[in-house]
Amino acid sequence: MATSTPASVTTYGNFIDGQWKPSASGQTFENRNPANTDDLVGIFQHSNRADVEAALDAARRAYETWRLVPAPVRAEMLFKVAQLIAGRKEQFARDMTREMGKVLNETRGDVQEAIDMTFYMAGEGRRMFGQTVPSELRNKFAMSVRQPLGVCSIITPWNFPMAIPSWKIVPALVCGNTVVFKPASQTPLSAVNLVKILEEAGIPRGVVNMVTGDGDEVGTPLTTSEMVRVVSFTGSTKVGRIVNQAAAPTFKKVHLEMGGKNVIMIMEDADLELAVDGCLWGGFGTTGQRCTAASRVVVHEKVHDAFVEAFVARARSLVVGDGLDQQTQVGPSNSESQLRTVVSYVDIGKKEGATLACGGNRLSSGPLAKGFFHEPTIFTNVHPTMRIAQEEIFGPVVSVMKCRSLDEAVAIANGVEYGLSAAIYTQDINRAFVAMRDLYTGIFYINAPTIGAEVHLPFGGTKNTGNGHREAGVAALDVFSEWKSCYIDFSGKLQRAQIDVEQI
Ligand code: UN1
Repeated sequence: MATSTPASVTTYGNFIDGQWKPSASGQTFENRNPANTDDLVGIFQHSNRADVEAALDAARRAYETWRLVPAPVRAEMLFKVAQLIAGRKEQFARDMTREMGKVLNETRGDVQEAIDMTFYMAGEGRRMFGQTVPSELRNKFAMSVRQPLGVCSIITPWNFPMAIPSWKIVPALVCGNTVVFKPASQTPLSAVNLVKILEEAGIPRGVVNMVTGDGDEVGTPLTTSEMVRVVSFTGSTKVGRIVNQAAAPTFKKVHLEMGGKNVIMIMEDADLELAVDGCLWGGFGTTGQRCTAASRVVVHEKVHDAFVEAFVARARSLVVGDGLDQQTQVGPSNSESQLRTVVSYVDIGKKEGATLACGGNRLSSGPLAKGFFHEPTIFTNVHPTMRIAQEEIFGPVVSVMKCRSLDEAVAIANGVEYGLSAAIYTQDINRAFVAMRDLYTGIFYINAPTIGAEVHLPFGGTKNTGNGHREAGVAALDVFSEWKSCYIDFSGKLQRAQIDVEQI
């Protein structure tokens, strides 16, 4: 877009070895508000390999001293980070809504999630439990301790611009690693806000580095460099596969958090009003742009019509607009290409023969003319094999399917390539537990929607959603540390395990 840059617009640097500096490329990119593309949020560095190399080198050098700082001391700095973010929550939330669109209450939640994660992980600085076990030999002590791995590449998406970076950076730091952080190009301001706080809290130079730019120039060296020991990536399954392959030859530890096609199952005994509330929030909250979004609803045939009537009426009444307006309930799609994806899936759904029960159009009149807005959209009469019931859309589109039993609901629910989050609405505790056991997902809810994970439990998914790792909770420590088993023999003589077995 060839527009002139107003003098009031700030140009932000990369953060490398404790310094804010321009990219060696001499190039920059614009960050614009998806609710109004006339609004230029800031100018950011279009970085190249040389920047990434410099950042990795700084992280590698800083690791040698940071790993030796006692974990409780590292944690002290992180407690300070959490307090500093809390003090600036409102400003950070406003910046975030402006750069990525979701409504202010939700961006406040995003910042809060970063605060929660940072406090929680800072607490790990005084735990980080290992195991002590008895030895099979006399006068011998056995235990395991967590050790850091080294330099971590942190690659994050735009939908949770402060929460997700905190899920990765903070546990990496408390474990004693150093990081190079590549935020999504749609949300670099929230990344700058977070990194400035880390700087202000006194995290030593080189321990946290940030390089903005695109996947080819910045992402590729972050996944291939010999200097990197861990890659933690959240994004699409397609890019996750590329990351995994790129990191394989150097045997990096790779943590992947990818797509979802999450489901809410509604049984005939469900509290329907509660279920409608859940589907609205799960399906259209964050404009459907959560990995955990409830983009599928499977309803028992006995309550199907009543549910659809209420769900459609409520979806039609949702107020779409600029997330900074108090009355807005659904913000814009994050970008033009994201909106195009939504529009194309609406078209696919119609062609596949599903019934468009409400929505289905881009909104571009009046104040919405300069943004990427779309009506909340519901398809009914969806068959489980249709593309709109199988593929991640990442927009305000929900597919409703009918079932005749819990067994059928579970089969439909499990019948996708992803396995992040699932939910059931029922009053029957037996059925709730059966569903909880049989849904092959990483997250499960009873009488609540598929979104809303809390930071102190593991977050992640099965099948093509993940590669077996989890972030958040103590599980995050497993990504950013590895075990060392230590044996201390204080017998003063050679004792051979498995051979010098004591007979009684
Ligand atoms: C995501 O969509 O990638 O559970 C993260 C939730 C939020 C996090 C979502 N706490 O919906």
